[in-house]
Amino acid sequence: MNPRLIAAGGTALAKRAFITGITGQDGSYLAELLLKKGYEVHGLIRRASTFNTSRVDHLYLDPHDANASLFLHYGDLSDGARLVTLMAQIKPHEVYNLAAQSHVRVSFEEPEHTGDTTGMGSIRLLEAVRMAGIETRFYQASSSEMFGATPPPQNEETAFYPRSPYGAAKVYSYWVTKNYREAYGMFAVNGILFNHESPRRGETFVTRKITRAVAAIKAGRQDSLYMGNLDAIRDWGYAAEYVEGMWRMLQVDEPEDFVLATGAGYSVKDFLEVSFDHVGLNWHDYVRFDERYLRPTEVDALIGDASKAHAKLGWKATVETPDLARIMVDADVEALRHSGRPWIDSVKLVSWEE
Ligand code: NDP
Ligand code: GDR
Repeated sequence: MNPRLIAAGGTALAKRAFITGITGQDGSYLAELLLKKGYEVHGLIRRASTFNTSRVDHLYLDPHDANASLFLHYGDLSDGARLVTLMAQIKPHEVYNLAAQSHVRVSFEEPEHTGDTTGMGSIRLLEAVRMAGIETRFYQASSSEMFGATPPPQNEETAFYPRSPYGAAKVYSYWVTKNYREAYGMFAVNGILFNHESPRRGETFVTRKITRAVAAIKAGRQDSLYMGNLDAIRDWGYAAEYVEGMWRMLQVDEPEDFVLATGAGYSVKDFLEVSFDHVGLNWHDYVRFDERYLRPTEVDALIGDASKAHAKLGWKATVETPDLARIMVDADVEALRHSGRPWIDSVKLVSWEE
């Protein structure tokens, strides 16, 4: 599990990793982990009219700095030629494909874009690896959403029954990853990850939406919180622990697919209760229903069985959902305390979100 390689002259060379989705929640934790392990990390970022690197800014050094080991490259999963160029130039030892249109509700509004990014994006990257002719280990960010309507507990043997364009696109990516493993002998694996959250979670996913609202309500800056289906059950773990599992999947001898999960299910109501309780409030006083947060087809319950990861990778989630909720509330209370008016405005602006 040593990330350094020995070159012909005996010099230690850093292993190179390439991460798509480095600006997202998981990408930022994974970059942090790999840098700590001594990797040279390369990340794919999308060109935007505003800066979109806030989650990795704390890791970034000017490339002219001799200590720089994080390098960012413009590109997009919709641009296959660019991916080939990057693979050929960087020649990474490990590729982590974390980029995706990752919001399930949004995938009903942008199904074609979701298919193009979350589905086709994966085969573009796999093809780029193949066309560049490099030897690398490939991680695909597969999802418990692939199980969809199949009841829990779900593990590596559970049948897929996706319930959204997002889930269906992830099933496609799962199978092409497996196919490239079988067809070309590539070390390509699927990490089938159940929901994992953190203070860096995107603001429109249910956990972060709740914890941000709790902080704003407690501070007297928001009166109510509009939500959809409160009965959905999820297995919410802590993202910082899950990226360690991703890395371990690429360090074993044989490429295999693994589920990562805590093994415990909680409802959205449970998450509301713990989060509001933590600041001494009763969620019933603030939460309102808005049908636009419902999905045309819902995934009722996801609870993972990660015993294979425990047995073969020595990986186990240690942060349970109630503790995670409290970590996230504390972080949002703190963030609010340290920011001024612009943040208040952004709280108001979230009303359009999913
Ligand atoms: P985020 O939504 O936080 O991050 C998504 C990343 O993908 C961002 O860096 C985003 O860039 C990038 N991206 C989106 N579209 C493109 C594109 N066309 N080309 C290049 N980059 C793109 O997701 P998470 O970090 O939460 O999740 C990481 C991966 O794991 C995703 O694939 C997700 O579907 C999957 N997953 C997540 C789970 C979870 O609970 N978090 C569970 C199971 C799977 P930008 O910042 O510019 O928008
Ligand atoms: P999910 O996450 O769909 O599981 O996908 P999300 O947090 O969006 O929803 C979880 C559950 O909460 C219900 N819900 C609401 N959801 C949102 N976003 N907003 C609301 O107001 C709301 N009210 C109730 C939802 O209906 C759902 O049942 C996440 C993503 O990270 C995917 O990329 C990943 O693959 C899966 O987790 C595993």
